[in-house]
Amino acid sequence: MLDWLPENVSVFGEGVDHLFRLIYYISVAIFVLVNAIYIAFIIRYRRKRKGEKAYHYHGNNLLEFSWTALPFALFLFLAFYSDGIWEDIKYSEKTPNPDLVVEVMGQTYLWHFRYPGSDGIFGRRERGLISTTNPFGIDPEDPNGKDDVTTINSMNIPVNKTILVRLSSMDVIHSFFLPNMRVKQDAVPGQWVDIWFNSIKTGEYEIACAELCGSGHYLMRGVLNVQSQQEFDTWIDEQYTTARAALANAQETTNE
Ligand SMILES: [Cu+2]
Repeated sequence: MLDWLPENVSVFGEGVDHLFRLIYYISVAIFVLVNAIYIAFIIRYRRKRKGEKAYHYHGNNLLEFSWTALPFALFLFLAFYSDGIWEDIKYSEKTPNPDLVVEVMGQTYLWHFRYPGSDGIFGRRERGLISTTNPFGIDPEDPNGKDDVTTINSMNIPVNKTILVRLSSMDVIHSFFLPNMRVKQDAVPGQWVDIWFNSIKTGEYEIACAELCGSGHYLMRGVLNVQSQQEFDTWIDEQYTTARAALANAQETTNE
């Protein structure tokens, strides 16, 4: 049942789907119960004779106590029950050691991705340097940043590896949504938030924005390419080569 959910290829997807189903079925049960009572009351207590008056009364402590206490107990149960699954995904002390760190920057209506260059080190970045031509605010003075690799609307990652995403936004609030990875996290301007995931299957998956961010919100989507380690290494090497060539080109121009 509920196989209309997007294909789950995330290591922690089962837990998320389990919670989703549980809450869904509780909601359906309450919906059916409330409406069944509603319809029964309409029929049972409909006006039978002309001039008959409805029965009025004020307050019922037992009734009011129950409809407050029951939802309270239900929410308390859901809070404690979901915490075990939640803590594996969201608590920073439970985050596995990342195999790859990627920075992600939201911009109306694009996703920018940044990988450290062949030196494995991200160049220093500064908020004040952020612009549409330098979405991460990479400091041009820092040599570590010169070979950093950036892409737009396309993110490549190796399969079966822990990917740590460092997420932010340069304008309004966006939400980084990877449906197949069961990942959804707000991208907040002025803040860097870490999230992680691990894909158990190669393929092309959707990257979406899950926060209405403006008239072009629907355009804000990209592709997540989950590749074998070998394919990913080839891809990132190509990116390094391109970045180095662009760098050499720029230096030549300045020397002339
Ligand atoms: Cu957006």
